[in-house]
Amino acid sequence: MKERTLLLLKPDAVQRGLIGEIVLRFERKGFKIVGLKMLKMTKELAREHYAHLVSKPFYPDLEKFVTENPIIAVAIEGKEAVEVTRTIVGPTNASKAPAGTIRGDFSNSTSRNVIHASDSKETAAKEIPRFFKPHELYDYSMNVEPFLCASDE
Ligand code: IDP
Ligand code: MG
Repeated sequence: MKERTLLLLKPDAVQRGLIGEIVLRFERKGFKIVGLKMLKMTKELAREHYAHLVSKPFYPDLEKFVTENPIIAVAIEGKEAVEVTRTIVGPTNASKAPAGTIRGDFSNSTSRNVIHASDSKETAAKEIPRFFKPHELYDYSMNVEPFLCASDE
């Protein structure tokens, strides 16, 4: 199986109407979407997902931000998915994120930075089942041939 990783379109992305724009960037790169859903993070889920930040002074604000409104969880599959998605997403501090990255193009905030992407293969292996049950992930082939084959017309 190809490498898989987890993306979360954070509440600011959903509320700003950026779902399609953001998902498009991963499809355009050639990644396959193998799971996709809207949900609201509970405080328990936020504390588990951001366990490495719970002791930080900004954590209460982060928890409020990610739990008050819905998010979109996306599981994607493709070659070097973890590394390539982190490149497409850009660095945590969106003010410093280069133009062309999602954070660079859509945010200038360190906390409201539009999107989460797993930071390693090990993290992805823990984060995908945190947001998707096994039956919510799909194996399928991309059907690109009809668009390349004029004889189908
Ligand atoms: P990442 O999202 O680039 O992997 P992490 O360090 O894992 O960065 O932080 C998770 C999330 O916590 C960030 O995306 C951001 O929303 C929030 N965050 C991280 N550092 C800060 C900070 O210094 N101030 C406010 N929010 C922060
Ligand atoms: Mg992180």
